[in-house]
Order: sequence, then structure tokens, then C-alpha cells
Amino acid sequence: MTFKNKLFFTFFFLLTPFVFLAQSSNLVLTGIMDFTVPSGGSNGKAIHLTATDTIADLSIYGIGVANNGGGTDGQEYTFDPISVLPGEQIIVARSIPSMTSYFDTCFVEFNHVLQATSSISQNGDDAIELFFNGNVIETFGDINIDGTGQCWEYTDSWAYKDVGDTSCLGGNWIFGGVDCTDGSTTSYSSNCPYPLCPLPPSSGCTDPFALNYDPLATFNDGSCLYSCLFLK
Ligand SMILES: [Ca+2]
Ligand SMILES: [Ca+2]
Ligand SMILES: [Ca+2]
Repeated sequence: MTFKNKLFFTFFFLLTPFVFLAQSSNLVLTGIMDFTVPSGGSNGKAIHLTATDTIADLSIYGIGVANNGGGTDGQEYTFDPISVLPGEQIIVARSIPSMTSYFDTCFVEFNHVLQATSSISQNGDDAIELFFNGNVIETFGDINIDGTGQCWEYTDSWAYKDVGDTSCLGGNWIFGGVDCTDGSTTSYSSNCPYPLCPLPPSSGCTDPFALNYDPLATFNDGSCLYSCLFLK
């Protein structure tokens, strides 16, 4: 073997681990749900993921719900062996009928709908671990801290990956607010529509006291503007 070839193979083997590491990042956590849905129970629990590249076999990934700050519970759920395309949205839901109904017209945003096991048991204070080949590649929350009263608590609500408050989980997540789905029949009618969902065509400012009140709007999109005189 020439020196040049030796150099080539040395670099090749040095780079091999990085190639495998790069493959591990093709699935990311996007949303953690603990909705209060009309059918109650665990029916509003789901985890939303996004593929960042093609995944030939999703079953090399898994999820663990690290309950109540007690540290890791290991991988408790393994994905179905399906293939996924770049940019596709995946929801793992405890009750597919309940989530289909609750997401209303938005449910079509999910490209893959998977049945969760009872291991998808988060109730707003639990950290979530994403596994690839048995190793944790991403964590939401803190596996050693019970989320009750923490900035990342999502009881009867959701957490969604987006640019947020830098003092909370590195500024990588936004939150619906604790209890924001209580009493709602759909995500749109809750106090915290799920961020993935496009606004319905009838959205606008629904407050008659706002400067830009739209009498035709039936869904408040948060755009209402008020005169300074009315600020209390
Ligand atoms: Ca668990
Ligand atoms: Ca819990
Ligand atoms: Ca509640």
C-alpha cells in the first residue's frame, strides 16, 4: 500500500464514526402533548417528531418518558418499521381517534400517525428522551427534575420546538401554558392552538374593542391592535 493510500484509509476510518453520528440526527423531537381532550384520560397524550432526512427504517429510533424527575427510564417505545421522507411530520398518539377529532382540519399536517403504547405516559412534568440505536440523542426537559412549576411544564398543554425564552431549555422551545387546553373541544378552540396548525381562513381579530376588529373573523389569531388610550 502506498503512503497516499494509507493516508486515505486512515482518514476514511477516522471519519466513519462521524458518518454514523450524522445519520443519527435524522429524527428530532418537535412537540410534546398532554392535551385535555373531551374523551379524557390519556387520550390527549402524544409526541410529535420531524424527519430531517430520509429514514429507511424508523424502528431504529425509540422514545423514553422519564417520569417525575426519577432519571432515565430507558427506551420504552420503539417506532414502527416504516420509511419516512425528509420534512415529514410524525405523531405518536395514545388515542388516534381522539387526536384526529381534536386537531380538526389540522390533522392532515401529520404525514405519519402511529399508535402509542401506554409508555407514552407524560403528564406535563416528565422529560422525554429520543433514542437512536439504543442511545439517547435528544432530551426534552430534565430527566432528573420533576417539571412541576418548572419553565418547561406542559400539564394539559404542549411544548413545541421553536425559538423561545433563552432562560428555558436553551431557548429551543415554546409553551402553550399550563392548563390551556382545559375545557376545549379542538386545538383551534383552546387558548393555545398547536403551532404546527395553519390558521383557519376565518381568522382575524375578533375583539370588537380593537382598532382592527374584523366582524367576519370567527377565530382570533392574536392580531388585535389597541389604541394607547385604552391601555390600562
Ligand atoms: Ca417512563
Ligand atoms: Ca409525571
Ligand atoms: Ca387542568
